[in-house]
Amino acid sequence: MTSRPVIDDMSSFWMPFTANRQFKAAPRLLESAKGMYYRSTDGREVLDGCAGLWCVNAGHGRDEIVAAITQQLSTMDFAPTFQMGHPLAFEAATKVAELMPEGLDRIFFTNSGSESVDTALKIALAYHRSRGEGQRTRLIGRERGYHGVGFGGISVGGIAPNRKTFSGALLPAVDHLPHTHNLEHNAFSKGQPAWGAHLAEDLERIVTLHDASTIAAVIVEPVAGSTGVLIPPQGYLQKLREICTKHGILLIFDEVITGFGRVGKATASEYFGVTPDLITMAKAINNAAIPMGAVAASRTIHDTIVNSSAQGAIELFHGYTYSAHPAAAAAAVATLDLYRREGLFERAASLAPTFEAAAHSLRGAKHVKDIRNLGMIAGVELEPRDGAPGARAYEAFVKCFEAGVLVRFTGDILAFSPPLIINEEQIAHIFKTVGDVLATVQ
Ligand code: PXG
Ligand code: PLP
Repeated sequence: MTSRPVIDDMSSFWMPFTANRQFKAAPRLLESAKGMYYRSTDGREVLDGCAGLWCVNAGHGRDEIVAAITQQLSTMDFAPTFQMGHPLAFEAATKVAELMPEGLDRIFFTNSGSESVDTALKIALAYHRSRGEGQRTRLIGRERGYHGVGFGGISVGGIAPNRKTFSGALLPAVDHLPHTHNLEHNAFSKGQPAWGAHLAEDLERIVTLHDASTIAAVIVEPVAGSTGVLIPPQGYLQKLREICTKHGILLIFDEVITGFGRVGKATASEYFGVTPDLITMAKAINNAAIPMGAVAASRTIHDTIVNSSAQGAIELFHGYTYSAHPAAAAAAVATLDLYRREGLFERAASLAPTFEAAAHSLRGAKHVKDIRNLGMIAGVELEPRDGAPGARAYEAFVKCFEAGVLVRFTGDILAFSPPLIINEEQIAHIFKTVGDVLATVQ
Protein backbone atom coordinates (compact mmCIF):
# COMPACT_ATOMS: atom_id res chain seq x y z
CA MET A 1 0.00 0.00 0.00
CA THR A 2 1.35 3.42 -0.88
CA SER A 3 1.40 6.08 1.83
CA ARG A 4 -1.32 8.68 1.63
CA PRO A 5 -0.28 12.30 1.81
CA VAL A 6 -0.62 13.66 5.33
CA ILE A 7 -0.07 17.16 4.11
CA ASP A 8 -2.41 19.26 2.06
CA ASP A 9 0.06 20.73 -0.36
CA MET A 10 3.25 19.09 -1.54
CA SER A 11 3.95 21.58 -4.28
CA SER A 12 6.37 23.95 -2.51
CA PHE A 13 9.11 21.44 -1.79
CA TRP A 14 11.08 21.05 -5.02
CA MET A 15 12.55 17.67 -4.23
CA PRO A 16 16.19 16.82 -4.95
CA PHE A 17 17.09 14.04 -7.42
CA THR A 18 13.42 13.08 -7.56
CA ALA A 19 10.79 12.60 -10.25
CA ASN A 20 8.70 15.30 -8.54
CA ARG A 21 5.44 14.77 -10.43
CA GLN A 22 5.56 11.01 -10.10
CA PHE A 23 6.44 11.15 -6.41
CA LYS A 24 3.81 13.69 -5.45
CA ALA A 25 1.15 11.61 -7.19
CA ALA A 26 2.02 8.61 -4.98
CA PRO A 27 4.25 9.76 -2.11
CA ARG A 28 6.26 7.64 0.30
CA LEU A 29 6.67 9.46 3.59
CA LEU A 30 8.75 8.54 6.61
CA GLU A 31 7.99 9.99 10.01
CA SER A 32 10.25 8.36 12.58
CA ALA A 33 13.27 6.08 12.79
CA LYS A 34 14.93 3.94 15.44
CA GLY A 35 17.73 1.42 15.09
CA MET A 36 17.33 -0.53 11.83
CA TYR A 37 13.81 0.70 11.09
CA TYR A 38 11.95 3.64 9.68
CA ARG A 39 8.27 4.07 10.34
CA SER A 40 6.17 5.41 7.48
CA THR A 41 3.32 7.89 7.88
CA ASP A 42 0.86 5.07 7.23
CA GLY A 43 2.28 3.26 10.25
CA ARG A 44 4.44 0.57 8.63
CA GLU A 45 7.90 -0.49 9.77
CA VAL A 46 10.48 -0.30 6.99
CA LEU A 47 13.81 -2.09 7.39
CA ASP A 48 16.57 0.28 6.29
CA GLY A 49 18.66 -1.53 3.68
CA CYS A 50 20.65 1.56 2.70
CA ALA A 51 21.38 3.48 5.93
CA GLY A 52 19.22 6.35 4.70
CA LEU A 53 21.47 7.43 1.85
CA TRP A 54 24.59 5.45 2.82
CA CYS A 55 25.01 7.61 5.89
CA VAL A 56 23.38 6.34 9.10
CA ASN A 57 26.09 3.78 9.85
CA ALA A 58 25.30 3.43 13.57
CA GLY A 59 21.56 3.04 12.98
CA HIS A 60 18.83 5.57 13.65
CA GLY A 61 18.02 7.66 16.68
CA ARG A 62 21.12 6.85 18.70
CA ASP A 63 20.59 8.28 22.17
CA GLU A 64 24.22 9.31 22.73
CA ILE A 65 24.31 11.32 19.50
CA VAL A 66 20.93 12.93 20.08
CA ALA A 67 21.98 13.89 23.63
CA ALA A 68 25.26 15.40 22.45
CA ILE A 69 23.46 17.53 19.86
CA THR A 70 20.70 18.64 22.21
CA GLN A 71 23.14 19.55 24.90
CA GLN A 72 25.31 21.50 22.49
CA LEU A 73 22.37 23.41 21.03
CA SER A 74 21.16 24.44 24.46
CA THR A 75 24.68 25.50 25.51
CA MET A 76 25.78 27.31 22.36
CA ASP A 77 23.84 27.11 19.12
CA PHE A 78 26.36 28.63 16.77
CA ALA A 79 29.88 29.95 16.86
CA PRO A 80 31.94 31.25 13.96
CA THR A 81 35.10 29.43 12.98
CA PHE A 82 36.44 32.30 10.85
CA GLN A 83 39.13 33.91 13.04
CA MET A 84 37.30 32.40 16.02
CA GLY A 85 36.84 28.89 17.33
CA HIS A 86 35.12 26.60 19.79
CA PRO A 87 36.65 23.60 21.54
CA LEU A 88 34.48 20.90 19.95
CA ALA A 89 35.67 21.86 16.46
CA PHE A 90 39.22 20.98 17.46
CA GLU A 91 38.16 17.84 19.29
CA ALA A 92 36.15 16.64 16.30
CA ALA A 93 39.11 17.29 13.97
CA THR A 94 41.45 15.31 16.24
CA LYS A 95 39.03 12.39 16.37
CA VAL A 96 38.57 12.36 12.60
CA ALA A 97 42.34 12.60 12.10
CA GLU A 98 42.87 9.57 14.35
CA LEU A 99 40.84 7.47 11.92
CA MET A 100 42.63 8.62 8.77
CA PRO A 101 45.65 6.89 7.21
CA GLU A 102 48.97 7.92 8.70
CA GLY A 103 49.92 11.45 7.76
CA LEU A 104 46.45 12.61 6.63
CA ASP A 105 45.76 14.45 9.84
CA ARG A 106 44.81 17.98 8.85
CA ILE A 107 41.03 18.27 8.73
CA PHE A 108 39.00 20.96 6.92
CA PHE A 109 35.28 20.91 7.78
CA THR A 110 32.43 21.35 5.30
CA ASN A 111 28.69 20.60 5.38
CA SER A 112 28.32 17.93 2.71
CA GLY A 113 30.11 15.62 0.35
CA SER A 114 29.70 18.09 -2.50
CA GLU A 115 31.39 20.81 -0.49
CA SER A 116 34.12 18.40 0.54
CA VAL A 117 34.85 17.64 -3.10
CA ASP A 118 35.03 21.30 -4.11
CA THR A 119 37.22 21.95 -1.06
CA ALA A 120 39.62 19.13 -1.94
CA LEU A 121 39.92 20.28 -5.56
CA LYS A 122 40.67 23.82 -4.39
CA ILE A 123 43.23 22.57 -1.86
CA ALA A 124 44.94 20.65 -4.66
CA LEU A 125 45.26 23.80 -6.77
CA ALA A 126 46.39 25.86 -3.77
CA TYR A 127 49.04 23.28 -2.92
CA HIS A 128 50.63 23.34 -6.36
CA ARG A 129 50.51 27.11 -6.46
CA SER A 130 52.16 27.33 -3.04
CA ARG A 131 55.08 25.28 -4.26
CA GLY A 132 55.54 27.34 -7.40
CA GLU A 133 53.70 25.03 -9.81
CA GLY A 134 50.62 27.16 -10.30
CA GLN A 135 50.31 25.89 -13.87
CA ARG A 136 49.11 22.54 -12.51
CA THR A 137 45.39 23.21 -12.79
CA ARG A 138 44.04 20.21 -14.69
CA LEU A 139 41.80 17.83 -12.75
CA ILE A 140 41.24 14.21 -13.72
CA GLY A 141 38.05 12.39 -12.78
CA ARG A 142 36.61 9.12 -14.03
CA GLU A 143 33.69 8.06 -16.17
CA ARG A 144 30.71 7.09 -14.00
CA GLY A 145 32.28 8.91 -11.04
CA TYR A 146 29.97 10.74 -8.64
CA HIS A 147 31.44 13.62 -6.72
CA GLY A 148 28.37 15.55 -5.70
CA VAL A 149 26.69 18.43 -7.42
CA GLY A 150 28.91 21.50 -7.11
CA PHE A 151 30.41 22.81 -10.34
CA GLY A 152 33.74 21.22 -9.40
CA GLY A 153 32.11 17.92 -8.53
CA ILE A 154 30.06 17.64 -11.71
CA SER A 155 33.06 18.65 -13.80
CA VAL A 156 35.20 15.78 -12.52
CA GLY A 157 32.15 13.54 -12.20
CA GLY A 158 31.29 11.17 -14.99
CA ILE A 159 27.52 10.76 -14.92
CA ALA A 160 26.04 12.25 -18.09
CA PRO A 161 22.60 13.38 -16.80
CA ASN A 162 24.31 15.29 -13.97
CA ARG A 163 26.47 17.15 -16.50
CA LYS A 164 24.66 17.71 -19.74
CA THR A 165 22.36 20.57 -18.68
CA PHE A 166 25.36 22.42 -17.30
CA SER A 167 27.88 21.42 -19.95
CA GLY A 168 28.66 24.98 -21.00
CA ALA A 169 29.66 25.95 -17.48
CA LEU A 170 31.84 23.06 -16.35
CA LEU A 171 35.46 23.61 -15.27
CA PRO A 172 37.57 24.04 -18.38
CA ALA A 173 40.60 21.84 -17.67
CA VAL A 174 39.26 18.40 -16.88
CA ASP A 175 39.81 14.95 -18.31
CA HIS A 176 38.44 11.54 -17.37
CA LEU A 177 39.81 8.05 -16.86
CA PRO A 178 37.71 5.16 -18.14
CA HIS A 179 35.45 3.45 -15.59
CA THR A 180 36.25 -0.08 -14.51
CA HIS A 181 32.87 -1.76 -14.96
CA ASN A 182 32.99 -4.73 -17.31
CA LEU A 183 30.52 -7.60 -17.04
CA GLU A 184 32.15 -9.60 -19.81
CA HIS A 185 35.14 -10.11 -17.54
CA ASN A 186 33.82 -9.52 -14.05
CA ALA A 187 30.17 -10.58 -13.75
CA PHE A 188 29.17 -11.93 -10.32
CA SER A 189 32.51 -11.04 -8.73
CA LYS A 190 32.72 -11.41 -4.99
CA GLY A 191 34.86 -8.64 -3.58
CA GLN A 192 37.47 -7.14 -5.89
CA PRO A 193 37.25 -8.35 -9.49
CA ALA A 194 40.35 -9.97 -10.91
CA TRP A 195 40.29 -8.17 -14.25
CA GLY A 196 40.93 -4.51 -14.92
CA ALA A 197 44.01 -3.21 -13.06
CA HIS A 198 45.44 -2.15 -16.41
CA LEU A 199 42.66 0.44 -16.79
CA ALA A 200 44.63 2.65 -14.38
CA GLU A 201 47.33 2.86 -17.03
CA ASP A 202 45.08 5.12 -19.04
CA LEU A 203 46.34 7.82 -16.71
CA GLU A 204 49.70 7.56 -18.49
CA ARG A 205 47.92 8.33 -21.78
CA ILE A 206 46.29 11.39 -20.22
CA VAL A 207 49.63 12.51 -18.79
CA THR A 208 51.22 12.17 -22.21
CA LEU A 209 48.40 14.14 -23.80
CA HIS A 210 48.41 17.09 -21.40
CA ASP A 211 51.87 16.81 -19.80
CA ALA A 212 52.24 16.08 -16.10
CA SER A 213 53.25 19.68 -15.44
CA THR A 214 49.64 20.79 -16.12
CA ILE A 215 47.86 18.20 -13.96
CA ALA A 216 46.95 18.96 -10.35
CA ALA A 217 45.03 15.95 -9.15
CA VAL A 218 43.19 12.73 -9.88
CA ILE A 219 39.94 12.13 -8.00
CA VAL A 220 38.20 8.76 -7.75
CA GLU A 221 35.87 6.95 -5.42
CA PRO A 222 37.80 3.92 -4.12
CA VAL A 223 34.48 2.07 -4.36
CA ALA A 224 31.95 3.90 -6.52
CA GLY A 225 28.53 3.89 -4.89
CA SER A 226 26.03 6.23 -6.52
CA THR A 227 26.81 5.10 -10.00
CA GLY A 228 25.74 1.59 -9.14
CA VAL A 229 28.38 -0.04 -6.94
CA LEU A 230 31.60 -0.43 -8.91
CA ILE A 231 34.31 -2.31 -7.05
CA PRO A 232 37.93 -1.50 -7.98
CA PRO A 233 39.76 -4.35 -9.73
CA GLN A 234 42.61 -5.96 -7.80
CA GLY A 235 45.72 -3.80 -8.09
CA TYR A 236 43.92 -0.90 -9.77
CA LEU A 237 44.12 1.65 -6.95
CA GLN A 238 47.75 0.71 -6.26
CA LYS A 239 48.57 1.41 -9.90
CA LEU A 240 46.79 4.78 -9.84
CA ARG A 241 48.81 5.67 -6.73
CA GLU A 242 52.09 4.72 -8.42
CA ILE A 243 51.39 6.75 -11.54
CA CYS A 244 50.28 9.81 -9.55
CA THR A 245 53.40 9.67 -7.38
CA LYS A 246 55.64 9.25 -10.40
CA HIS A 247 54.27 12.44 -11.97
CA GLY A 248 53.77 14.63 -8.88
CA ILE A 249 49.98 14.46 -9.26
CA LEU A 250 47.86 14.47 -6.10
CA LEU A 251 45.54 11.53 -5.57
CA ILE A 252 42.17 12.28 -3.98
CA PHE A 253 39.97 9.47 -2.69
CA ASP A 254 36.35 10.48 -2.41
CA GLU A 255 35.28 8.48 0.63
CA VAL A 256 31.92 10.15 1.17
CA ILE A 257 30.29 6.71 1.03
CA THR A 258 33.19 4.44 1.99
CA GLY A 259 34.35 6.38 5.05
CA PHE A 260 33.56 5.33 8.63
CA GLY A 261 33.20 1.59 8.50
CA ARG A 262 31.28 0.92 5.31
CA VAL A 263 33.97 -1.47 4.07
CA GLY A 264 34.96 -2.81 7.48
CA LYS A 265 37.71 -0.29 8.20
CA ALA A 266 37.67 3.40 9.04
CA THR A 267 38.43 4.20 5.40
CA ALA A 268 38.63 2.35 2.10
CA SER A 269 42.19 3.69 1.88
CA GLU A 270 43.05 1.61 4.94
CA TYR A 271 41.12 -1.38 3.60
CA PHE A 272 42.95 -1.34 0.25
CA GLY A 273 46.30 -0.29 1.76
CA VAL A 274 46.55 2.68 -0.61
CA THR A 275 47.13 6.12 0.87
CA PRO A 276 45.93 9.10 -1.15
CA ASP A 277 46.99 12.71 -0.55
CA LEU A 278 43.49 13.95 0.24
CA ILE A 279 40.35 12.20 1.45
CA THR A 280 36.87 13.67 1.15
CA MET A 281 34.19 12.51 3.56
CA ALA A 282 30.71 13.39 4.86
CA LYS A 283 27.60 11.34 5.69
CA ALA A 284 28.64 8.82 8.40
CA ILE A 285 31.17 11.26 9.90
CA ASN A 286 28.43 12.04 12.41
CA ASN A 287 25.90 9.39 11.53
CA ALA A 288 24.16 11.99 9.33
CA ALA A 289 22.44 13.47 12.36
CA ILE A 290 23.43 17.01 11.32
CA PRO A 291 24.91 17.96 7.94
CA MET A 292 28.70 17.72 8.04
CA GLY A 293 31.57 16.86 5.74
CA ALA A 294 35.34 17.12 5.86
CA VAL A 295 38.54 16.87 3.89
CA ALA A 296 41.59 15.17 5.35
CA ALA A 297 44.80 16.58 3.89
CA SER A 298 48.29 15.23 4.25
CA ARG A 299 50.49 17.19 6.57
CA THR A 300 52.73 18.01 3.60
CA ILE A 301 49.87 19.61 1.71
CA HIS A 302 48.70 21.53 4.77
CA ASP A 303 52.17 22.72 5.76
CA THR A 304 53.10 23.69 2.21
CA ILE A 305 50.03 25.90 1.88
CA VAL A 306 50.16 27.33 5.39
CA ASN A 307 53.90 28.03 5.42
CA SER A 308 53.92 29.74 2.03
CA SER A 309 51.95 32.70 3.39
CA ALA A 310 53.23 35.54 5.51
CA GLN A 311 52.56 35.41 9.25
CA GLY A 312 49.18 36.97 9.94
CA ALA A 313 47.90 36.29 6.44
CA ILE A 314 44.94 33.99 5.78
CA GLU A 315 46.57 31.01 4.08
CA LEU A 316 43.57 29.49 2.29
CA PHE A 317 40.75 31.70 1.08
CA HIS A 318 38.06 29.11 1.58
CA GLY A 319 35.50 28.15 4.23
CA TYR A 320 31.81 27.82 5.02
CA THR A 321 29.69 29.70 7.56
CA TYR A 322 28.89 26.32 9.07
CA SER A 323 32.37 24.73 8.90
CA ALA A 324 32.53 22.77 12.18
CA HIS A 325 29.07 23.92 13.28
CA PRO A 326 28.87 23.23 17.04
CA ALA A 327 25.94 20.83 16.75
CA ALA A 328 27.56 18.95 13.87
CA ALA A 329 30.87 18.79 15.72
CA ALA A 330 29.15 17.52 18.86
CA ALA A 331 27.44 14.86 16.78
CA ALA A 332 30.77 13.87 15.20
CA VAL A 333 32.52 13.48 18.55
CA ALA A 334 29.66 11.41 19.94
CA THR A 335 29.42 9.31 16.76
CA LEU A 336 33.12 8.54 16.49
CA ASP A 337 33.18 7.54 20.17
CA LEU A 338 30.17 5.31 19.58
CA TYR A 339 31.73 3.62 16.53
CA ARG A 340 34.76 2.77 18.64
CA ARG A 341 32.84 1.70 21.75
CA GLU A 342 30.58 -0.62 19.78
CA GLY A 343 33.32 -1.83 17.45
CA LEU A 344 31.10 -1.10 14.46
CA PHE A 345 33.86 -1.10 11.85
CA GLU A 346 34.96 -4.55 13.06
CA ARG A 347 31.34 -5.63 13.12
CA ALA A 348 31.00 -4.58 9.48
CA ALA A 349 34.11 -6.60 8.60
CA SER A 350 32.80 -9.68 10.37
CA LEU A 351 29.32 -9.40 8.83
CA ALA A 352 30.66 -8.85 5.31
CA PRO A 353 30.89 -12.56 4.37
CA THR A 354 27.26 -13.14 5.45
CA PHE A 355 26.21 -10.04 3.55
CA GLU A 356 28.12 -11.24 0.47
CA ALA A 357 26.51 -14.69 0.59
CA ALA A 358 23.03 -13.20 1.03
CA ALA A 359 23.49 -10.78 -1.87
CA HIS A 360 24.83 -13.51 -4.17
CA SER A 361 21.92 -15.77 -3.25
CA LEU A 362 19.97 -13.63 -5.75
CA ARG A 363 22.03 -15.08 -8.57
CA GLY A 364 19.52 -16.72 -10.89
CA ALA A 365 16.63 -14.57 -9.63
CA LYS A 366 14.45 -13.06 -12.34
CA HIS A 367 16.05 -10.12 -14.24
CA VAL A 368 19.35 -10.34 -12.33
CA LYS A 369 22.31 -9.71 -14.61
CA ASP A 370 25.08 -9.10 -12.08
CA ILE A 371 25.77 -9.02 -8.35
CA ARG A 372 28.83 -7.37 -6.83
CA ASN A 373 29.86 -6.52 -3.31
CA LEU A 374 32.57 -5.35 -0.95
CA GLY A 375 32.34 -4.82 2.80
CA MET A 376 28.79 -3.79 3.62
CA ILE A 377 28.04 -2.62 0.08
CA ALA A 378 26.27 -4.67 -2.56
CA GLY A 379 24.84 -3.93 -5.99
CA VAL A 380 22.35 -6.02 -7.94
CA GLU A 381 22.17 -5.08 -11.59
CA LEU A 382 18.98 -5.88 -13.47
CA GLU A 383 18.45 -6.42 -17.16
CA PRO A 384 16.80 -3.16 -18.29
CA ARG A 385 13.28 -3.27 -19.62
CA ASP A 386 13.14 -2.77 -23.38
CA GLY A 387 12.86 0.92 -24.20
CA ALA A 388 12.47 1.95 -20.55
CA PRO A 389 15.83 2.08 -18.81
CA GLY A 390 15.52 2.38 -15.02
CA ALA A 391 11.83 1.42 -14.96
CA ARG A 392 12.43 -2.11 -13.72
CA ALA A 393 14.62 -1.08 -10.79
CA TYR A 394 12.14 1.65 -9.90
CA GLU A 395 9.32 -0.87 -9.80
CA ALA A 396 11.44 -3.16 -7.62
CA PHE A 397 12.29 -0.27 -5.29
CA VAL A 398 8.62 0.71 -4.85
CA LYS A 399 7.55 -2.90 -4.29
CA CYS A 400 10.34 -3.46 -1.75
CA PHE A 401 9.22 -0.34 0.11
CA GLU A 402 5.66 -1.60 0.12
CA ALA A 403 6.97 -4.93 1.44
CA GLY A 404 8.79 -3.09 4.26
CA VAL A 405 12.37 -2.88 2.98
CA LEU A 406 14.11 0.30 1.89
CA VAL A 407 16.66 -0.13 -0.90
CA ARG A 408 18.29 2.38 -3.27
CA PHE A 409 18.25 2.24 -7.01
CA THR A 410 20.21 3.99 -9.68
CA GLY A 411 19.49 3.24 -13.30
CA ASP A 412 18.69 -0.48 -13.25
CA ILE A 413 20.95 -1.23 -10.31
CA LEU A 414 19.71 -1.87 -6.78
CA ALA A 415 22.18 -0.78 -4.11
CA PHE A 416 22.43 -2.08 -0.54
CA SER A 417 24.36 -0.44 2.30
CA PRO A 418 22.58 -1.06 5.59
CA PRO A 419 23.50 0.41 8.96
CA LEU A 420 26.43 -1.53 10.42
CA ILE A 421 24.31 -2.57 13.42
CA ILE A 422 22.30 -4.89 11.15
CA ASN A 423 22.04 -8.54 12.23
CA GLU A 424 22.15 -11.73 10.18
CA GLU A 425 18.36 -12.22 10.16
CA GLN A 426 17.83 -8.72 8.90
CA ILE A 427 20.42 -9.26 6.17
CA ALA A 428 18.62 -12.44 5.11
CA HIS A 429 15.27 -10.64 5.22
CA ILE A 430 16.43 -7.85 2.91
CA PHE A 431 17.61 -10.17 0.15
CA LYS A 432 14.71 -12.60 0.57
CA THR A 433 12.30 -9.68 0.12
CA VAL A 434 14.17 -8.47 -2.95
CA GLY A 435 14.09 -11.98 -4.46
CA ASP A 436 10.34 -12.29 -3.84
CA VAL A 437 9.74 -8.83 -5.28
CA LEU A 438 11.84 -9.48 -8.39
CA ALA A 439 9.73 -12.55 -9.15
CA THR A 440 6.72 -10.21 -9.48
CA VAL A 441 8.44 -7.40 -11.40
CA GLN A 442 7.64 -7.16 -15.11
N1 PXG B 1 31.00 12.09 -3.36
C1 PXG B 1 30.53 10.84 -3.30
C2 PXG B 1 31.43 9.69 -3.59
C3 PXG B 1 29.18 10.62 -2.96
O1 PXG B 1 28.70 9.37 -2.93
C4 PXG B 1 28.91 13.01 -2.76
C5 PXG B 1 30.24 13.16 -3.09
C6 PXG B 1 28.08 14.23 -2.50
O2 PXG B 1 27.70 14.30 -1.16
P1 PXG B 1 26.44 15.22 -0.75
O3 PXG B 1 26.51 15.18 0.75
O4 PXG B 1 26.70 16.59 -1.29
O5 PXG B 1 25.21 14.58 -1.31
C7 PXG B 1 28.35 11.73 -2.69
C8 PXG B 1 26.91 11.58 -2.32
C9 PXG B 1 22.86 7.23 -3.76
C10 PXG B 1 23.26 8.58 -3.24
O6 PXG B 1 21.89 6.68 -3.33
C11 PXG B 1 24.58 8.85 -3.08
C12 PXG B 1 24.98 10.11 -2.64
C13 PXG B 1 24.05 11.06 -2.32
C14 PXG B 1 22.69 10.77 -2.45
C15 PXG B 1 22.29 9.51 -2.92
O7 PXG B 1 23.60 6.66 -4.57
N2 PXG B 1 26.34 10.33 -2.56
N1 PLP C 1 25.91 33.98 -0.35
C1 PLP C 1 26.00 35.07 0.44
C2 PLP C 1 25.31 36.35 0.01
C3 PLP C 1 26.72 35.01 1.65
O1 PLP C 1 26.84 36.10 2.43
C4 PLP C 1 27.35 33.78 2.02
C5 PLP C 1 28.09 33.64 3.27
O2 PLP C 1 28.29 34.59 4.02
C6 PLP C 1 27.24 32.68 1.17
C7 PLP C 1 26.52 32.82 0.00
C8 PLP C 1 27.92 31.36 1.51
O3 PLP C 1 27.21 30.67 2.50
P1 PLP C 1 27.89 29.48 3.31
O4 PLP C 1 29.04 30.09 4.06
O5 PLP C 1 26.81 28.96 4.21
O6 PLP C 1 28.35 28.47 2.29
